[in-house]
Amino acid sequence: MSLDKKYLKEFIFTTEMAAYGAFKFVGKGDKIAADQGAVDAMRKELNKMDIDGEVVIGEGEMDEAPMLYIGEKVGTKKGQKIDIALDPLEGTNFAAKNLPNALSVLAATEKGMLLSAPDTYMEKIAVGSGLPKKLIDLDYGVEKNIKNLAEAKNINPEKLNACVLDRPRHKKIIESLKKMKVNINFISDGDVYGVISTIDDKSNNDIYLGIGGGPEGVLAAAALSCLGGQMQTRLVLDDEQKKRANKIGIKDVKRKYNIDDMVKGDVIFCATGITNGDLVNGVINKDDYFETSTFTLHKSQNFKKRIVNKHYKWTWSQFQEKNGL
Ligand code: VTB
Repeated sequence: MSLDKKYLKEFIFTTEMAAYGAFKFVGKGDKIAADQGAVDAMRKELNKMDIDGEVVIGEGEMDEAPMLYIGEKVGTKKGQKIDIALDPLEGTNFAAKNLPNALSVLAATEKGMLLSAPDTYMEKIAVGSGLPKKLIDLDYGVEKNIKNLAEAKNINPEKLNACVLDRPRHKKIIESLKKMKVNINFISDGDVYGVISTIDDKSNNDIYLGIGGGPEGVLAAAALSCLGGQMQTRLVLDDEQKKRANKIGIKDVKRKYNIDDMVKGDVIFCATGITNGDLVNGVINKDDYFETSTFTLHKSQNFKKRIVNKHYKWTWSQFQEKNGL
């Protein structure tokens, strides 16, 4: 079974509306408001869809009572059973400060096909496609991973570009990369695209390394499962988080996940730009309409496209009235 083609358009619309919901708060210095704007719009659209949907990766756990929490049911219950991973506003700082790369992201699979990752940190390593299998491994350490990648690409490590979140916790990784003269492309936030960049034509990144959010890791894995590429992850959990992970069915807390362990079967992936970014442009807002750009994937359909849509703000009768027609 695969995901019905008709859902693609509707999921795209969902991230488009979420992007516009956040866009209204771009540059206002309020990341909570921007996030809420995206969440409200995404939730509204998801609930209109004829799906029997469940949020598997969402805005938080139920006891924190956010909207679009893990386990929240969405849709009219009339259609296919679908699991959804979402990040209505990936890069809250980007949106609040009007910096590039704020995205609204969603991935959908059939029921039971997505890893329900807790809202904790996750070690991640990813490379692009067309490389020997099992080239990278979190247990190899930076040196061996870089050496393997350089050999596979038949270039010197100093020709490689690594993407790393700029965080003090990455001191060791950064030192090792510097020692090997690898070029480092630091990002301040937004590691969903950080991972995807290893396989994106518009980026020079050869490898992504470091610790970021678990939910963001599964979202990126969903995209890579459509695009090719390799990724490995491992949850980073303290004792309390281990208990929570156990509760949501994760028995082996030290397990290394490859893409197929995180995302199985058919996938729809949509990422709409809020601010202009490397993956897609941000929302363009005009008096009568706004324009959105969405990076879209549907695995079973071999579908990969950047889709630009115009959304008119007026109904035809409002338009007639406004223009005295
Ligand atoms: C990343 C990144 C997010 O959080 O997962 C990162 O993708 C990890 O958390 O955009 P810290 O900020 O605590 O390091 C974000 O930067 C923000 O949610």
